[in-house]
Amino acid sequence: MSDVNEQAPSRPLDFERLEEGQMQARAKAVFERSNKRRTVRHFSQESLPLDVVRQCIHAAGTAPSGAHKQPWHFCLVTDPKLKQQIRQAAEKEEYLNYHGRMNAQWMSDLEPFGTDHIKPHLEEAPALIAVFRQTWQSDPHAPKGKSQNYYVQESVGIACGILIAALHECGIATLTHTPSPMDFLAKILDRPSSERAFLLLPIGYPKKDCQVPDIQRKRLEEICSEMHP
Ligand code: IYR
Repeated sequence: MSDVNEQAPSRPLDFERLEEGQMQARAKAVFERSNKRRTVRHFSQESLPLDVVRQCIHAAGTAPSGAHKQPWHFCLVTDPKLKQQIRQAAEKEEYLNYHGRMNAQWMSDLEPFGTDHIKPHLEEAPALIAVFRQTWQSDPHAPKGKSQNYYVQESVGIACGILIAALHECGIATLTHTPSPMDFLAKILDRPSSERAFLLLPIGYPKKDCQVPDIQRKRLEEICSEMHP
């Protein structure tokens, strides 16, 4: 009948086996590069080479996903009118968060970051990437014309990790912003009812003399335990 249940044809894996010395060098380099990434809250208004950003989004789309459903969509927004609408809607929700929806412990955990409901970066950053998760997809072969997606949160979370790492690798700073609730994004960006906003990522170059909180990352021993024979 349909080909949806058939096994996909296979082909040889393209895999580069590295020398151990090379592995060590890459491991050191990847940690050092990753450890330089900082969440940036103050962006220069300078525009970005969008072809670089598009490539990073393309890289994000290489993430593994449940049953290879690739349940993500990325909206790249540079239109100042849309950025303004997004800022206004996000600030409205964040005002409620900072004035009662977040509990006292949460508010005190956020204190070191100096965040509040005012979000100028949503307009100042030259671009926003709104990431959507697809709860289902239309598929003429599937019952009721809808195919299910699996492990959507995990899949889209991994894609966002790749996106942030790719942008960082290309010299673009990001702010992982999770205005909550963020249903306004699907409305403003005219996304279908199958999609829910997952993350809003202002991106750009840091503002000159940009400051970041002086925080420490956990040591390897704190985040990893090992079980060997
Ligand atoms: N969503 C709010 C609050 C906030 C929550 C976390 I968790 C942060 O790491 C930072 C902020 C906001 O974006 O302001």
